[in-house]
Amino acid sequence: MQRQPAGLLGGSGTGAELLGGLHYGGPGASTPADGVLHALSAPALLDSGHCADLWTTGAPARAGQTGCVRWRSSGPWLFGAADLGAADAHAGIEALAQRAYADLFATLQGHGQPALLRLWNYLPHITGDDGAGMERYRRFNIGRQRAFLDAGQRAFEGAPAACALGLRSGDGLTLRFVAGHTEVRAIENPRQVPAWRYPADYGPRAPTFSRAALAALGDGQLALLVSGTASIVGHASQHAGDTPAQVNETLRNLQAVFEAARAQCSAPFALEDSEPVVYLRHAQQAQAVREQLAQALGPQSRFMQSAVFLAADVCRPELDVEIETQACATGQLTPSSRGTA
Ligand code: 3EB
Repeated sequence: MQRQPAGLLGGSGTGAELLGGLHYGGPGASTPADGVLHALSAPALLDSGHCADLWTTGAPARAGQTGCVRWRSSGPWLFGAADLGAADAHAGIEALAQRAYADLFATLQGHGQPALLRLWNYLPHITGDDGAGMERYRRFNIGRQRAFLDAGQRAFEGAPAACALGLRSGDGLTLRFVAGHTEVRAIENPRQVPAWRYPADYGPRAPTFSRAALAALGDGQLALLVSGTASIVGHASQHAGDTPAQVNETLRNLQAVFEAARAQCSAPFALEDSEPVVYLRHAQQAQAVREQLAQALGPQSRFMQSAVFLAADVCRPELDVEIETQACATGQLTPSSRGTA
């Protein structure tokens, strides 16, 4: 997996097959390789637009559609996308989530049940009311968890890494996922209650994700895919109204996830060497947040050199920032004490 300017696509000559990816292009950007790269309609802040996270493999890819999920598969890997729009939105976000995830799991079944590594969830008005007195994110969580349980997928311990953000455009649900026939290990953060164990104060059904996933990529490489991470300790939001303090708390959480991941493998994963996406509720804070991150992680770090800043709404109204990040390194998973894979 690599992040590179979208303009370089197709001209690299590496012989690698493009499986899929997310294109961060800002409004109006064209999608460079149709059907392969899926543009995210979140405004890119600062100079972070027009690049993409690419998932490439060595084997030829094949493409198809299962229900609302468009997918490409190559060797052990599967990348999928679902974009449910206005025509589907009348069903409500709970039904949308259930349908999109049911199609996602049907896609996995059609490919011999590869393990889910990472999911991206985007929905508009994430903290808005659903019209029946419940927050849309809570509704989304009901439909998502039900689809996991219906498909016999792990909705609690061992759930995939994920993020869930509110976009300011569109009216449906946007899903992206990566799965693979490989060993995937879920990582939790000792500073935080597992999200799948959040108490009912945050909704009748808990969110379905782990704090990170470690996955074997082959050739002795491991990927660390860190879920959206925010200023939450235990299960409680911290520093409402103080964005710089939220950034610092988020960095402490990210460091704790990296430490937990290093304990599960031999790869020397380091936060400052990872490639983040920084989601900000207030676009005008982008420059200040970038300076704060540069101060903490070094202006020349891979983290700062590759950082993508996007405008989006975190799923709790009091939180202003969420950071996800990913890294690749040489190493192996340590043998699992629980015998889970
Ligand atoms: C949190 O820690 C912040 O619902 O898939 C982060 C990552 C968050 C993923 C999701 C939500 C999700 O609860 C929000």
